[in-house]
Amino acid sequence: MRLSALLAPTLREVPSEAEVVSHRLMLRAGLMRKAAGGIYTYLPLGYRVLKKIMAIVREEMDAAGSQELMLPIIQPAELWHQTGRWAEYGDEMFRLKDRHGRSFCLGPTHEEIITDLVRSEVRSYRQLPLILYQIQNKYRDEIRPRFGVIRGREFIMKDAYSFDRDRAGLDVSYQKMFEAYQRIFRRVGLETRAVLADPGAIGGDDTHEFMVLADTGEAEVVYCTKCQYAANVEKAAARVLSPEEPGDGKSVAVPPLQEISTPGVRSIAELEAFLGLPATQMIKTLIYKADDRVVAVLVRGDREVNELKLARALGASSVEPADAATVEKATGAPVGFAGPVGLDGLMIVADLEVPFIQDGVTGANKADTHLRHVVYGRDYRAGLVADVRFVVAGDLCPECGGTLASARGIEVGQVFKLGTKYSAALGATYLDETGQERLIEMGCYGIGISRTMAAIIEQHHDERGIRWPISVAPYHVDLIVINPADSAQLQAAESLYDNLWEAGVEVVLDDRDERAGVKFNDADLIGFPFRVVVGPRTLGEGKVEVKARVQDEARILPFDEAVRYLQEQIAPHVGRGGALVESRSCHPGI
Ligand code: 9G3
Repeated sequence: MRLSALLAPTLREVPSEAEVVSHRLMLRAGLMRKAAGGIYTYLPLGYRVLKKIMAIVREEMDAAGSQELMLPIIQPAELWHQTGRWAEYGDEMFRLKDRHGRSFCLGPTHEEIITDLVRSEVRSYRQLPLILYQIQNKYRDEIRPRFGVIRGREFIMKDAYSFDRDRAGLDVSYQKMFEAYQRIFRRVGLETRAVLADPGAIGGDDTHEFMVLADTGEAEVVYCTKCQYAANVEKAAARVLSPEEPGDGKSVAVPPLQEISTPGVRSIAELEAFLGLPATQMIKTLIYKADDRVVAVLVRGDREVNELKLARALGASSVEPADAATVEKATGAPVGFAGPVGLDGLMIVADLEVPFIQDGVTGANKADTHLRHVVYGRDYRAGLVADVRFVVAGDLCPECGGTLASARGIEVGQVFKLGTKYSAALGATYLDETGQERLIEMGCYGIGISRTMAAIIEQHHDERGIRWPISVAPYHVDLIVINPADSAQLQAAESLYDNLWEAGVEVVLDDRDERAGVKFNDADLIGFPFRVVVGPRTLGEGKVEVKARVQDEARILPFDEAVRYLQEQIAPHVGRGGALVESRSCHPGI
């Protein structure tokens, strides 16, 4: 391919809306262009990268025993009615009607479609286990598409679905997909961590998210600095530091309850200043609506309520902070003076740390008034004591007690154990050995293909541009002719170009009528793993300059040595060889 012909419009500047480096570089390197909010065109170079990522995904998914098929993008509403999800996803779902007025959606995911297929085509235990997958556009009408393809409204996903006889079978399929994901991300040059996550609305129980740690990530990951424990902050737990057994009112010599006047002192910070006491000694009391119930939630003064954990602890489908009127009605006081003492008739949920607060401060359920010397067990009890707080960096690992750290992450993959949620809703069953009808156990597994491309750039770039891992680079080599008008240079470059392609090295020829500096800058910006220069300085000796994008110094080699060198550098990263070598850096030993 000649750069003079390639549609790869590089840019010096980018629109200010590009907030993250991958979005900026994908625009500047001529990989993609925006067609509409959250909707993109992948230009030739960008599409070559996507095809390489897809090829690696296919190789590993096929090697793991799953079968590729293609499901429809347009999905009939009926199936979503049967699973009850048509209403569950409101404006986020792209909906349309056909000429007969029948409702459809553009597929945001394919649990319904694939379960409907299996319901019709699988009858016997002999047909299980079965893992099916596709690589296909998905549609989700995000309120705020941002970060380029990282949060788009049309994006490319590999989604797989496993079908097993029972839970034990599902565990095997889940493990197979989990390991295939580890191989896929290593082969594309992405450093990922599998973190425990909350299944959320999709249902089921175990789920892991594959996270790329990056400051621009939208997700927050909590991980142990000592062991392998890692979890999405929504799910993360921490060890409770218990001074001793929870307060039972007898064992601690705490003075009796004391009302104190705290005019206008509403927040924890104001209370700390007013009383000169630490937030860790305060019992923050928040009134929540959980489905149709009003509950009081207690966390230590320096903590925040984790609403996903609260909902799970209460078995509620949704929780939200109560409005001021509800707070007044429930506590008899304006917002900012709520406390657990005397809150009769209201369900009280206390975080695991709260019973250990020995000599606490909390609202008195009276305007401008708080209580001191509050002791769990003596002065109040909770109906439910559960983990309902957000973990923060510095807390202790629930597994090993090590210190937890937090980082931002880009979620590039997610694996779920769905159980029978969809097979029950749609009647996908099989006859077992005894002829008994049983529900199929399902799992689902996604990889964001277009998001993976952006995540690779987030992890592989410098101030000059992208640094593609060889396995996914749009081309392996940028062959630059300093002066294409000089026939000796051009002929030498063209014969080297042919020899490289014959050796299995993918090369573009920069034959543009541009200054050398422009060519070098574009080579670095687009991020080809290797740059070869044919110019007057070395042509006389029959040599070329070869430089790796990730190295500073170049080497001068005779033509055929250059071909051999490049072939050796590239071969290990093409095909499954790149997958099976442990902890290979993206550019070994250059
Ligand atoms: C919808 C809309 C948005 C959605 C969903 C449904 C996310 C939805 C969860 C999943 C779970 C897995 C298979 C591949 C891996 C992820 N956003 N999810 O179900 F109707 Cl509008 O998609 N599905």
